[in-house]
Amino acid sequence: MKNIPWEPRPVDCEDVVWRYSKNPIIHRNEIKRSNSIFNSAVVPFKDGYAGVFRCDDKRREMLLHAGFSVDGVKWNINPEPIEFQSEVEDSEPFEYGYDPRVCFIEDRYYVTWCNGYHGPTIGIAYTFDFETFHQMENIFLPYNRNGVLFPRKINGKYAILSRPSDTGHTAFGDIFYSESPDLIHWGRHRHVMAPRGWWQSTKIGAGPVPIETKEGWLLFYHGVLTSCNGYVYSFGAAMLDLNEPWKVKYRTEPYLLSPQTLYECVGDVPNVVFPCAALHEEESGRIAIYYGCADTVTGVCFTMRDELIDFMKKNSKL
Ligand code: BMA
Repeated sequence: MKNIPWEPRPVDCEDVVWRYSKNPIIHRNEIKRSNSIFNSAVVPFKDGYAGVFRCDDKRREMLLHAGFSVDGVKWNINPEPIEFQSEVEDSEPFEYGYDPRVCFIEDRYYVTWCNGYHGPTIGIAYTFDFETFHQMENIFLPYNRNGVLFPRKINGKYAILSRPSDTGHTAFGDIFYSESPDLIHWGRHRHVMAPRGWWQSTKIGAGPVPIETKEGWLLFYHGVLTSCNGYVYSFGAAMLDLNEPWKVKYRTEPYLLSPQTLYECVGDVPNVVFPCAALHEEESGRIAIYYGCADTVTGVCFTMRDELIDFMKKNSKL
């Protein structure tokens, strides 16, 4: 991957992750029917980028839209939501979809999202072209959120992280690992991480598709604390073992990004940064992280892989 969105760290900034100066890159009403566009996923596609976007409409219905971009910053989002072609026998009508992730595995793009099926669970569909999306069997029973696939098989099996939850705003939540021979039947569940103190004391959930590095799988994940004004969403990073990804090698004790700018603190749900996608340039080590801001708009922030790994080693608490 080359020429991902990028901006050097501002001279007066010493943080390991810094924001794009032109944030938010996607505004709330960029398409006619949307109330907000956030918690969305992008991937390299053809000569540019494609993505699946969480667009809550003016009824406040949560729907997924495909979109395309030449540079990863300026997006054309389809005005109409994705109509999934169901490959599920006896499937029930599509209820709602939110917080998508997109993962290229082998020959196609898989979208996982929080799918309404008698409560939230993890939906999955595949596409080759971001025009037609084939919906498969839900990955888990309700209730579950933040289903994030690994980009290749591990020990001969497909693998996913997820966060079992409830029907409400879930005041708890650990990250688990599960595997599958066929992306339909999932099992051999393993515990990965529990919430742990301060910014990540209430619940945690996997963010973008993990990035494979020499040190392990680099996972950005969100962590939530409960303040007297409600939930506050920040994000940090963990390094998971390459062959046994339920084993955590490093985990940032401080957050990497917390809601601090106006567009992260003011919106439909104040004080939320929620990463769902990351682009990684292998050679330069640049990483661009896409994140939802205050459940309203979409922003991007940047980090350097090796510097981040170094930071993780020095600031880790398991
Ligand atoms: C979670 C999800 C996210 C959202 C967050 C904050 O439960 O619904 O989509 O960003 O809450 O409202």
